[in-house]
This record gives sequence, C-alpha cells and structure tokens, in this order.
Amino acid sequence: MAERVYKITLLGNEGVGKTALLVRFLSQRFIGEYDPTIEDCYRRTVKVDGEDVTLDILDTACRSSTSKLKDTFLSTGDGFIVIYSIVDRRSYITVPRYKEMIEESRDRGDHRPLPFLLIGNKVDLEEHRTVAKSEGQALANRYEWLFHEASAAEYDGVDKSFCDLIRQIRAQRRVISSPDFASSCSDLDSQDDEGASEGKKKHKARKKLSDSSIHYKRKLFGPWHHS
Ligand SMILES: Nc1nc2c(ncn2[C@@H]2O[C@H](COP(=O)(O)OP(=O)(O)O)[C@@H](O)[C@H]2O)c(=O)[nH]1
Ligand SMILES: [Mg+2]
Repeated sequence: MAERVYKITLLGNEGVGKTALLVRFLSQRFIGEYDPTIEDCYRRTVKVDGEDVTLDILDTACRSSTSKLKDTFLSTGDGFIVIYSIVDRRSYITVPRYKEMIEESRDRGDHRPLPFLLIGNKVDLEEHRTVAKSEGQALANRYEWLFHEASAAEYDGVDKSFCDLIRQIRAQRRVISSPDFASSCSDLDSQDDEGASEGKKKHKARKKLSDSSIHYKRKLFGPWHHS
C-alpha cells in the first residue's frame, strides 16, 4: 500500500514569499512579515480530491544554509516547490540553481522522476512585474515541471498550486506501486540481453515513469509548447 506521508520542500531566494505561501495554504492567513532566517517543518493532514494525505512541508531559509533536516528533505523528499517572485528577476534567474542543488542531493541509484512545481509569486504586484508569465511557463516546460502564478497576499492560486503537486506525487506513487508498472519493469528485464547494462534498464524504467508523469500533466493542463 502506498505511503501516505508526502515530504515537500519549499525553495527559492529570500523574500520571494515561501513562508507567506505556506502560511496561506495551512491557515488561510496572510500576516505580512515572517522571520526570513527561520527554517521550519510543518506536518498537516489535508484532503485532496476526497482523500486524506499527510504532508511534511519544509520551509527553507536561505539557499546556502545547511541542516540535517534540509539534507534529508532534499535527498529523500517526494516533491519540490521552487518559488520566484514575478517582481524580482534575480529570483527567477536563480531557479536552475535549486534544481541542481536537489539533483546533487539525490541518490544516484534513485531513478524516479521527481514531481516539481514552479511558482511565480506576488502576481498582485502586476504593475511591477519583471518576469513575464511566458518566461515562467517556458522554464517549467523545459524542465517538465508544473507551473502556476500565485499571490500569497491575495490568496490567489495558492491551494491550486499545492493540490496539483500533491496530485502529481499521488499519481506517480500509483504508477510505481501498480502491478502493471512492476510487470512492465520485469518485462524490460527479461527482454534485455544478458549483456544489457543495469544503467540501460534503469533508463528504460525511468523513461516509462517520466512518460506517465507527462501524460498526467497533459491530462491536467492539455498539451503544452516546449521552449
Ligand atoms: N505583495 C505581496 N507580497 C508578498 C507576497 N508574498 C509574500 N510577500 C511579502 O514578501 C516578503 C517576504 O515574504 P516571506 O514569506 O517572508 O518570503 P521568504 O523569505 O521566501 O519566506 C514579506 O514582506 C511578505 O509580506 C505576495 O503574494 N504579494
Ligand atoms: Mg521564509
């Protein structure tokens, strides 16, 4: 049976609104100022599509900070939310660094495609926008991540963002634990020549999972354009 605790990590430059988005999602409130140096983990059970799911969510502080908790979430987490602010171009340009940071933390033998969500926050500040929505979408398309713009201040797109990520984690777990997936992996094993490398087999299994994730995203949002 699939494990129902999902470990989710929020990443992004200081000031983009990580804490504000999380507080909105967990309490529906927007307080305004949050201590930027605090890294904290929150456990909450929420219902998504009628099914309970327990979330452990890590709200990270700054990119360079290290902690055992952060290491654990990066190396074994189930889903990641990278946030930039649409009024802070630098925070958008830094997004690939977070992707690298996570990839470097993962076990090389772990070939599961990871559910990622990119959020462009602070859409209420439209008149100060320096990152076009199409730029956020293009980056997400390139990485095959989910993408939403949101506003913690105006409670816009917040629940939808978190719920989409939860749905994707759930969908991937179902694929992994399905007998169909298990048997297709063993088919791959038996089809492979004696001499086929372990790496090649894993690549095929990974591709199959990745295809299922793309299929899922298409179901949610329809076909999208690659940049
Ligand atoms: N206008 C606006 N301000 C926001 C929004 N989200 C966060 N902020 C503000 O941006 C600042 C940094 O937010 P915070 O959540 O502490 O950012 P973090 O460092 O990424 O955790 C605070 O002053 C928040 O009030 C938003 O959606 N719109
Ligand atoms: Mg914070």
